[in-house]
Amino acid sequence: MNLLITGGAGFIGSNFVHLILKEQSGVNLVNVDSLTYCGNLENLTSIEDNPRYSFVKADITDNEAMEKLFAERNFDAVVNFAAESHVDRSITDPAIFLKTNIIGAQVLLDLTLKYKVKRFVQISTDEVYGSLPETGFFVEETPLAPNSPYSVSKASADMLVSAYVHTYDLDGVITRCSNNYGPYQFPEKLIPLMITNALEDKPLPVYGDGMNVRDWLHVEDHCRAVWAALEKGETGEAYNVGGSNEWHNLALVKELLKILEKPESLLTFVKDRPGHDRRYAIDASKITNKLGWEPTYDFASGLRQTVEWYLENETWWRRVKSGAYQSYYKQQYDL
Ligand code: NAD
Ligand code: TDX
Repeated sequence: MNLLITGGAGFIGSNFVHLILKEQSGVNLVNVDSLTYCGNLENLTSIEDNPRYSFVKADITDNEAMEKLFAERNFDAVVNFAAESHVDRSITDPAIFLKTNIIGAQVLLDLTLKYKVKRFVQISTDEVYGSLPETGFFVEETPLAPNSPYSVSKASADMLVSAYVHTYDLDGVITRCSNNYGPYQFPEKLIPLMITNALEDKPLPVYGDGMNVRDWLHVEDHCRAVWAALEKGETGEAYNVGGSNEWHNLALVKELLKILEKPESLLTFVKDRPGHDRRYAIDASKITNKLGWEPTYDFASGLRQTVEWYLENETWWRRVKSGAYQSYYKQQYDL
């Protein structure tokens, strides 16, 4: 299988590249990524010379560059991870979210049809469903009710995929996952920000009252769900993915401090995120029943392992925090 993945230098995309090269010997991967601030080729150094892998630096909204790629290679499937992914940034600068997350998806969808690529997988998020009260779960039939510019852009892309399935017979599937944690996550997101700040003895900024709830899943389990959707998903269907693992933010940050043996005095309550969704919780029974997917990590050991990864990979996160990682592409590819 010749697989095009977009956004493979980011957190989830790079974990997907590692997993697929390790476990699916029949797959050749092309990773197209424009290397925004979140794209980091240092996530992929251990596999960059693998003959089944190649990297192309290009923007998914650039129709000409994308068409060249589709015309030159005979892709069997596209998995679209590429996105602007941070809710806080979407609140201060929505425009790039609409461009990458909606127009980028449209460019890829058109080329998927034109070049008769067999399958398109859109990596979406539970945030498209909006916010839950203290009870209840998101199911695939829950109406889309996104609240932030980020989640609106993701919901728009989902609706485009559905429209292309309905109108043009595109073979498309959508996955909607809860919050991921694990190696290579950019330290602007809650878990790596808190781990690395604690290691630097810096304040840990908890938004509002810290009682917002997120449902955490190990990134490798998300990647396995994406592979299941790619291989076995039914055309036109969306699949929720989650770990049945709800945590209040404050409890989670305290747990991290405990693992790191750092004092709770580092906790700092700061101004809340505008429009902050209160609770997300996924009912993942459809993907379990229909595609046989189940999480393999339990959270206690997954979280401990993740903390250990950041401890062992201090150079990686220090180069991200200092901005030094951005010179790696120039050294390796831009000679
Ligand atoms: P990330 O921000 O770490 O990575 C995004 C990648 O996309 C980066 O490598 C970036 O350079 C690339 N990119 C951005 N704009 C691009 C463009 N115009 N052209 C080409 N490449 C571009 O994000 P992530 O956390 O790995 O998320 C990946 C996908 O999963 C996103 O679609 C996100 O919405 C979705 N998702 C994330 C989570 C989570 O918890 N992180 C949960 C559910 C769904
Ligand atoms: O400094 C912080 N303090 C804080 O209290 C940060 C960065 C976050 N938070 C809170 C906000 C959220 O309630 O922690 C929770 C998690 O925040 P993020 O890591 O920013 O994730 P979230 O907004 O939930 O969105 C994530 O999950 C769904 C990803 O970033 C999205 O890409 C994905 O779609």
